[in-house]
Amino acid sequence: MNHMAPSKPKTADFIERARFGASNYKPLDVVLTHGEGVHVWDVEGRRYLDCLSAYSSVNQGHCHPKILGAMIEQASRLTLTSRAFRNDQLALLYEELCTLTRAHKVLPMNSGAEAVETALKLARKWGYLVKAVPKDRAEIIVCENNFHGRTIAIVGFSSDGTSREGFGPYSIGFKTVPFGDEAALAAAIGAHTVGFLAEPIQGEAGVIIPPAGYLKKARELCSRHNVLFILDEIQTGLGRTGKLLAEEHYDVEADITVIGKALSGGFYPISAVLSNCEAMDVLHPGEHGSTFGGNPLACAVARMALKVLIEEGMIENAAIVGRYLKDCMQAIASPMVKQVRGVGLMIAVELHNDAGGARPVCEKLLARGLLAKETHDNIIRVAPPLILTQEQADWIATQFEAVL
Ligand code: IF1
Repeated sequence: MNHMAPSKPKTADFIERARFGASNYKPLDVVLTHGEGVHVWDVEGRRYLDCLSAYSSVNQGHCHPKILGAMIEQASRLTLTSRAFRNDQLALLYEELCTLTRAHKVLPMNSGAEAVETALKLARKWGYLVKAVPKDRAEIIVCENNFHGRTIAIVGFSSDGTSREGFGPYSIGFKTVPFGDEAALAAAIGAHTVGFLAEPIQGEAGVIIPPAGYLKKARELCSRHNVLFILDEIQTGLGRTGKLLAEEHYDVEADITVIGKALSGGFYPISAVLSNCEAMDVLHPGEHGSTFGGNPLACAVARMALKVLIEEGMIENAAIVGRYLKDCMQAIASPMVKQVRGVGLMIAVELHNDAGGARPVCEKLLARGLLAKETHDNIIRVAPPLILTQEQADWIATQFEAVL
């Protein structure tokens, strides 16, 4: 007689064993084990369409075969050298990133928050060395409702209580202005202002699109007052909005641009600071670094992640299918929906305050095979991989229509 295979641990077992982990997240009760393209599968064998894409990291789709190939090939050859020596991948990544983005110089880091910290350090140092701001007086202007990561300095200038409270004392030298308000920015700029940091479209805040002309005006103000214009494109960059960088929608060019997330297609933590020469050249040997930053494995993965993003037309697809999906979502007639907004495949569905909250909607979507995550109490983000087809967009809209 055949033996029954011992039953594999299932969802409840995994959740139960998560008691050994820190409680800094409240994930939906789905345990994922496999991914391919826009889909992921849970330990019960159920398939889902992923509308979060690991917070816009998996723009190229889950387990893209070419990125996987590059990763395996590089991992079997050389993974880490430290920056004490050179490796044969880093310079190629520099060159390819600069050609793509028209940046002059690149500084590789690992996480998004680290890259933002790096940009802040660059701005301060540039302020002292180039703008001649008196010692320790440099000021950086940031936006209300920003999200730039979780380090002590970054949460210190967050306006989100949950991210910020309890982690003081906070770093000084930051000033907050409302996002989208050019007059407030103009008023905040002073003699010691070295940088203005913003997300082109605010992500965590709920896909907040700036008023027409705002970023162009901000760019002008920064140029006029000799202030570095720093854009955090960690979430908006690398095709998410239907352009390589979201700044292209607004016809501006930042002095410093920070990218991360999809730079590896979700395979590996890698981020980068892209800059013009004047700002980047203030850093000299020993003044900044990272053990893993610029390692050959990260670079090989990033090079292929960029290559497939471009060569497989993912950015154009995000623009076309993104517009189509937004139209479909906007056509949903539901009294629960306050607004559907978005650019490319960075879309948000905002519910009315009395609609019962976004979390129950996400749970119902989960039961229908669609993974989405709420942000704040009443906003659902829709950010699938950029390889989404029109048929899959139709399917997403159908699920939302059924639930809403
Ligand atoms: C978490 C949100 C997304 C970012 C921008 C820097 C970073 C992020 C514009 C830091 C990170 C993440 C991190 C994740 C939740 C998440 C997020 F919900 F908070 F808004 F993506 F939508 N700049 N965003 O969006 O990059 O250090 O994490 O690599 O729970 O912290 P990181």
